Amino acid sequence: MVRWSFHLSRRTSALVISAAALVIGIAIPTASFADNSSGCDFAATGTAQSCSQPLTGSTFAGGDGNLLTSPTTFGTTDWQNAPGQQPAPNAGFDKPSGTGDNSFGQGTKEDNAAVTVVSGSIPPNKSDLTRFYEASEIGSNGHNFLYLAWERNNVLGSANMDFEINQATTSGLGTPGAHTINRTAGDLLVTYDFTNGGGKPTLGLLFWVTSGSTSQCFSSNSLPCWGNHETLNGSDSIGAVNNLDGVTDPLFPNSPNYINPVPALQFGETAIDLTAAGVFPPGTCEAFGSAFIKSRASASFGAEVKDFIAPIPVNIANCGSIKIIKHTDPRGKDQVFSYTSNLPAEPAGTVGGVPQGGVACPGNNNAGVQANGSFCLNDTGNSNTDSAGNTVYNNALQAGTYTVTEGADPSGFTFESLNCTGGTTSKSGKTATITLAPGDNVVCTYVNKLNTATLSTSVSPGPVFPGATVNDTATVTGSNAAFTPGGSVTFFLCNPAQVQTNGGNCSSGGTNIGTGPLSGSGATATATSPDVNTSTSPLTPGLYCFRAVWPGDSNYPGILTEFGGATGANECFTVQVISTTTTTTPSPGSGKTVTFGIPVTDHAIIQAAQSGDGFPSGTVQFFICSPTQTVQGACPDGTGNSVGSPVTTVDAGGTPPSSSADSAQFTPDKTGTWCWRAVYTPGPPNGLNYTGSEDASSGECFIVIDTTSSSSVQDWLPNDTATVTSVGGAPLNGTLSAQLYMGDTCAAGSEVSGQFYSEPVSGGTSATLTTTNTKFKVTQNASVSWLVKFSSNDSNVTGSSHCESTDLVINN
Ligand SMILES: [Ca+2]
Ligand SMILES: [Ca+2]
Repeated sequence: MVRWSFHLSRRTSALVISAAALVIGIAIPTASFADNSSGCDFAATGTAQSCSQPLTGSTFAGGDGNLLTSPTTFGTTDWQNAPGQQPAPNAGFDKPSGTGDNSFGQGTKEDNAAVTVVSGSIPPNKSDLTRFYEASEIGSNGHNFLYLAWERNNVLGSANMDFEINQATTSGLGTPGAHTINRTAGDLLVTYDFTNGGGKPTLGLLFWVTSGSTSQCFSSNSLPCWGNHETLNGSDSIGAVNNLDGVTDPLFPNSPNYINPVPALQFGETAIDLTAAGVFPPGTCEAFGSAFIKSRASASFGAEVKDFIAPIPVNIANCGSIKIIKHTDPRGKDQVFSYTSNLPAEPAGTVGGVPQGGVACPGNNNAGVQANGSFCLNDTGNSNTDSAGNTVYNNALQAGTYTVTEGADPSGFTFESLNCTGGTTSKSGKTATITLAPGDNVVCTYVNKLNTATLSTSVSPGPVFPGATVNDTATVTGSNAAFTPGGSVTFFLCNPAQVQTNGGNCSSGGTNIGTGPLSGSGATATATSPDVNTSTSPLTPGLYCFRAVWPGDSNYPGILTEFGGATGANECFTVQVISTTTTTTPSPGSGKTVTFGIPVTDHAIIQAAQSGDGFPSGTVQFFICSPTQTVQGACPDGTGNSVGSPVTTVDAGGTPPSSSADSAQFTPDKTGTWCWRAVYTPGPPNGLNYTGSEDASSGECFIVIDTTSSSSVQDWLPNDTATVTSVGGAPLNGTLSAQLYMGDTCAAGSEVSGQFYSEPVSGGTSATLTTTNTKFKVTQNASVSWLVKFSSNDSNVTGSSHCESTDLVINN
């Protein structure tokens, strides 16, 4: 932006110039002094701009001595839009200049792996580093390009820098103390030497040598050493230092050591074709993961190194990696999935330090990628992480095109997704096509969903009467429309007691009532249970619940059980009690009369409102209300006297069924209106089906009446009057008596007890005796007789006796 403002001011009016200059002056006071408008800030000799075009296969302006993209005269990319994985470039920032800066101890040479880091100011004759930048890419020609830049805060006419690029990392190197730089054979050292006015930077490349002849060493005479030195030339490298002017640094303005613009001679850059330089021998894979920069005291390789900026992670590689991962959904299912690919075979053991992945395919002895590219994976046991079993990984793959295809879905699984990250990939169905470039790290993850199904059921909750057919419908809904759930659902029915035990459902127990076959289409199938509560096998009233069990099938493995749904009780129905009515009729007939003294009975009919399981069994207790007990012409509930014991009902047939009972006899003892009352109480064997009922209506009343007739009963009290008279007129002295006899002969032995009368006679010539019977009645036809006797006390006067009989005929 600053650069464009500058150009604008040069090409437009004075008015604009002053306005633009004012704006620039406020924002970045020195910006207008940075960057040549030509895009070149470097002169090999004098002040003649002599910048380099990008290397073949690269667009990076590593030879123009600045960081800005525009103008693109010397390359369409520069540090401002550095290539590689963003954010790019990688950057290292030194500790602030001064006493806190870190550097290598006195006498440290490049060949020393064991170093001592000290703290302190950098001597003015050595570069005091501030920043370095690193980027890399694969060029259009497939070559591996490396881009490096350094910045310093002192202006020395010359620059002597070394970029060390390691395969392994060295942690903590930036802190004071003893360290050993973790170097691996083949590590790189890029030397960067520049003398102002002396031409372009001199670039060298050395490799870390650990074996072989010491003649490989560049400076040292012992291994290990930096050796096999080669001087980079204009065909495999370019480089420039901003020796013409200050240049704009647009990178990391908020990070340490931000100097902008970077004054002349404080910025240097290079672009190197590592492939052309022979860093990556054909057919081998190398990867560099760490880089740092050092300042050397002089152009001599053996000179001591002083200031440095601690290592930063980088990624420079000629090979790529491909990792194929298997996930099941949900994770961790034990299932082998097979793959075909053109990945190279993995050797037994480990690949590049990574354990050989995958699992042995059926029929194979070894896991991993086989010679024909096939392999198998199993996600078993994994939850959030991956395992050797679900992963094949090859981190040393040459650039090229690789394809991986997952095989047919194993039973119970459906291919769900394939996703790849890193590199350039495309996918078609189960096939991943990976165009692998050096440095690509491609991860492709296959996800196969475990087919799942859900089971739901529905039943009308009722209530229903005993004998009203009920069944359960189970619906199995799968996750894959290609697979219709099959097989049969088994149904269980819990009776009211079991339902209670289970807390209101049929979660366990119950009776297996049979199966229903699933049928349907798509992912949905339904099954209907056998009927229950049929007319031939009615259920007694109460709460019943179903349970449905589906064992799964090959597409949907796993047993499904449903017994309540979300509510826990939606699988239940109620069989309700049947109501009854009791109607009674007194034996004389309702409202009819019966003569006083005639016993009566009551006849009760118990009628069920619905057909159920059998007739309304149980007992009927009869009551009767006397005329004084009836209330408004009936025998209301709670009144009257019980008549006999409860009477067991008998089946009276009919549809709906009925039963009957007859009371014991009862003889009213009053005239008037009497009323029966009958109370039905359900009892075995069918009583659970029925409600009790009572008849206490006026319809079971009757009237007791009586009639009158005239009649007489006569009786007779036998009495007699006896007289004794002296014939000659002599005074009589003695006793006169009368005795009643049954029969007309005054036969001895037939005397009637209590009917003897006597009186004394003294003096007169005559005496009379009258009986006074008031007790002995003759009520039937009979003959009685009185014996009258005078017993004289005078021997000169005779006694006498007389038997008088009476025959009675009594007609009442
Ligand atoms: Ca540049
Ligand atoms: Ca330092």
